[in-house]
Amino acid sequence: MPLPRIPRRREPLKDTAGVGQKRVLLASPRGYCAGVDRAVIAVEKALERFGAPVYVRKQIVHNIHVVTELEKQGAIFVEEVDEVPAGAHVVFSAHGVSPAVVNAASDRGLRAIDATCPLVTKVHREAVRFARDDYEILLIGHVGHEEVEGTAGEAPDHVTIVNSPDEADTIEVRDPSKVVWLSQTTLSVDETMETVRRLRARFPELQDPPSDDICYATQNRQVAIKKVAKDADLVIVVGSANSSNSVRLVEVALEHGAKAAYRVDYADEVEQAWLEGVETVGVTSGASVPEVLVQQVLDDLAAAGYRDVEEVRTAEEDLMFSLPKELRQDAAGKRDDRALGGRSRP
Ligand code: 0CG
Ligand code: SF4
Repeated sequence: MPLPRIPRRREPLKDTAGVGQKRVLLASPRGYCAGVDRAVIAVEKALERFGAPVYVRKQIVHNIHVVTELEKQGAIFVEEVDEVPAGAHVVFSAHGVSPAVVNAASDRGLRAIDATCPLVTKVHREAVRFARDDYEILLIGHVGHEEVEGTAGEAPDHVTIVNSPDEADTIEVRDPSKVVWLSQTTLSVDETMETVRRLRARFPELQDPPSDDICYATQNRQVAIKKVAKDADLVIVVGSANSSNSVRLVEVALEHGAKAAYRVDYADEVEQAWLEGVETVGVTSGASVPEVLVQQVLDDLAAAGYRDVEEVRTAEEDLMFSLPKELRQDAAGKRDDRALGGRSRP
């Protein structure tokens, strides 16, 4: 999709005199993960295939720029499926939906395209399986986040949400010998492990998930920013306020040595005052952030004298997901197995 230059809202950043060796440490991996790439392309493909408008339940990914650009192409974002005209196409966002939402869409005769990330679907399956075996599921995650609502909705009678490490100290369970913890995919790894430690102190028989629920992209971006943060006077995270994984990057940076860390949606939110006395700026972005937005931050930093950019790479990513099954056939009925994801697109 075309991602034009964002109009400026403030004066260009100035080169502050008196600061020594100015440089940028650019975290890698950063930006688009495989699930986001797939979800965004699914909306674009649906528009191409079925024509505008295509409805999308909730933000397809938690990034204001992505949503705005897709709106320009004819996507209409709604909160619930009852806002979608009967018979229309509706895309479910990358964060997943509960069975109740799937049923509501089908009852309205909507043609659903499921862009749920396969790594979220994996957690849904775990929830279904443990509920079937009559476990109580302690779902570590943020109350109100769409992904948590979707996963909890798979087994509402078996799921208790643990919203913070402190809640682990007070939560009550029916049978401490039959409890398992699962989690949202985009949490802080360290904070989640602290929550698990506190849960296990109270429920020693607590079972672990069969595999990591916090996804590879969330983990990799946190490892990279930790390495950058220890040498950074300032860390800038590009990402939206409702993007869990982006907000976690600010927290992780501060916990790992960054003297200051801020989140911005757009380059023009970077304030001149943040650069006062700053030699090293760390830069990263959340899993829902197009690379063009990072490049604009780098351009502005260069104008302020931070021209020396060093990439700090802690992992290679090459995971790709195929399109949602509803989009895998092209208009002529031929199978379209285009593999997607894992790379930040311009
Ligand atoms: O990090 P969360 O789960 O809030 O989502 P975002 O859309 O920012 O990125 C990953 C996905 C989907
Ligand atoms: Fe999937 Fe992880 Fe990306 Fe979420 S952040 S869409 S779980 S790969």
